[in-house]
Amino acid sequence: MSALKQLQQIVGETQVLTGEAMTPYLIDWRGRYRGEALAVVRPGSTEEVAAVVRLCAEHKIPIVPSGGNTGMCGGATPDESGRALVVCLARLNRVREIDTDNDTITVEAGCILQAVQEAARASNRLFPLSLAAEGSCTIGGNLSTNAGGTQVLRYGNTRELALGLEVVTPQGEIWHGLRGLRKDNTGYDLRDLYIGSEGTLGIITAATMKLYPLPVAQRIAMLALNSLEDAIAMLSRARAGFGASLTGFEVMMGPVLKAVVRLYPQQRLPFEGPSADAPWFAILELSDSESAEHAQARFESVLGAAIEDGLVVDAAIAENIAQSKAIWHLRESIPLAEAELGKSIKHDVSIPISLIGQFVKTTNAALQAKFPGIQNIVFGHLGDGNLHYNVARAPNQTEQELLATQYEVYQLVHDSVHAHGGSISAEHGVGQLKRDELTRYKTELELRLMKQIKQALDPHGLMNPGKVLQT
Ligand code: FAD
Ligand code: 2HG
Ligand code: ZN
Repeated sequence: MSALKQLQQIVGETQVLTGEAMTPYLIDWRGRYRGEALAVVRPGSTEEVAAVVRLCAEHKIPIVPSGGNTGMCGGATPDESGRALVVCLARLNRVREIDTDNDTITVEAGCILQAVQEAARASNRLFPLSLAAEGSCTIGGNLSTNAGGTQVLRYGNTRELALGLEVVTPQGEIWHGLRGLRKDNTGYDLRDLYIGSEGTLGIITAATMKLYPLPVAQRIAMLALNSLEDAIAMLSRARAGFGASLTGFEVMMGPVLKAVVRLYPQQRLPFEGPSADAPWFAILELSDSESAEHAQARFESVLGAAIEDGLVVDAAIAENIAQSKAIWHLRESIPLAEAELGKSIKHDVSIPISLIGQFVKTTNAALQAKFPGIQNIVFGHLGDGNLHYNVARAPNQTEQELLATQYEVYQLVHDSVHAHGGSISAEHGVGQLKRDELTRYKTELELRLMKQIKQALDPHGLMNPGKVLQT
């Protein structure tokens, strides 16, 4: 019997897609990568995933796991050989358990992030992972890329929110590691090995994640600033003034927000006059566990002093939930606006916060010297030292001309990141986008250890080949 027929027997005929039906799984959301596949299979349970993987192991069929296909690095897109099977986890979408005494939620890998947040909220708890793709990305994809988002400075990235995993190994065995323990020092941490491995070591089928108390009150403001250095100084003040109540500190270039409101006229900047033309903006979020009055008093004292000292040019404080949402919506619209404006070259980098100002200045100057007129699109999670240092075409350049320079641009920016002690992937992972760049910055020892881990867990190299590491 053919492998396709056997797949149909495992998951049911309608859950094996071929031909045109595969198209959405063969191209990444930015349209940067396109591949081919033997088929797309949509198992409905962990046991079905395991049976599919055992079949693949038997026939030496490569596997590409796929969640919501919102990843930034082409990790869920198969190569052009047409040999791989795309295994989509979307049907594994049940919330298995909420344990409010243990403050944990156990969910299947295909659960949409927003559904996990909503399930937590329905139990009067917070699941704090938050990013603009939350309406379509899956928790399995978040774990596999160790996604960050806008609350990392308070709650950590996905790795720090995960307590236990259920994983199907490349041999098709099921590792039942769904432990809700905050302490477990029983040898090598398999959980942390799978998190951030981008589907190259196994398929995550479920996870036990941490929950937190819902904040009693929140205050959110957009700040107009004269410089990135002022944003960094403001971040220090906010940290000192709010401590663990500081749950968000985002930064963005003025022209980037201007582009958002130009493109989406239903959105508006919360400033008028000269403040609307500020070169930089920041979003500040305070989550208080006492009361709205307490939150307001703390917010006013820190912000008031910053305005008085000239560190902040202007502050638009949200008066209600709708205004808070509108401020966050402006920020979250940046990636989609950027995509609508044309193809850009993305760098998701982290730098020690103290060196970010210098990094941006020297990298901007070096880029302009080599590619005159090239445009910066800089924004990101300043509270985590994570910038999206993206680059768009110069006015006299076509998109193709920009993309023709992309490897030179990557190298210039990434060399600068490296020289500033940073990382060339802060939160999006490696996928196929940064696979070759990785070899320029990891030491020989680091690469060798990574390859040995891959070899030990996936000796036939069937799990997401060509991603993260060269195969
Ligand atoms: P996919 O794109 O389907 O897959 C991503 C990788 O994980 C692939 O390598 C895939 O093979 C693997 N994978 C998927 N599911 C599994 C599984 N169950 N087991 C094993 N491997 C698996 N990221 C951030 O970190 N911070 C942000 O703020 C952020 N904002 C974003 C905003 C927008 C508008 C968009 C489109 C993306 C954003 N991202 C952000 C990118 C981010 O990586 C993804 O949104 C998300 O984490 C990926 O989830 P997904 O389900 O779409 O995974
Ligand atoms: C964000 O922070 C995402 O909005 C996407 O990580 C970043 O589009 C990007 O470069
Ligand atoms: Zn981001």
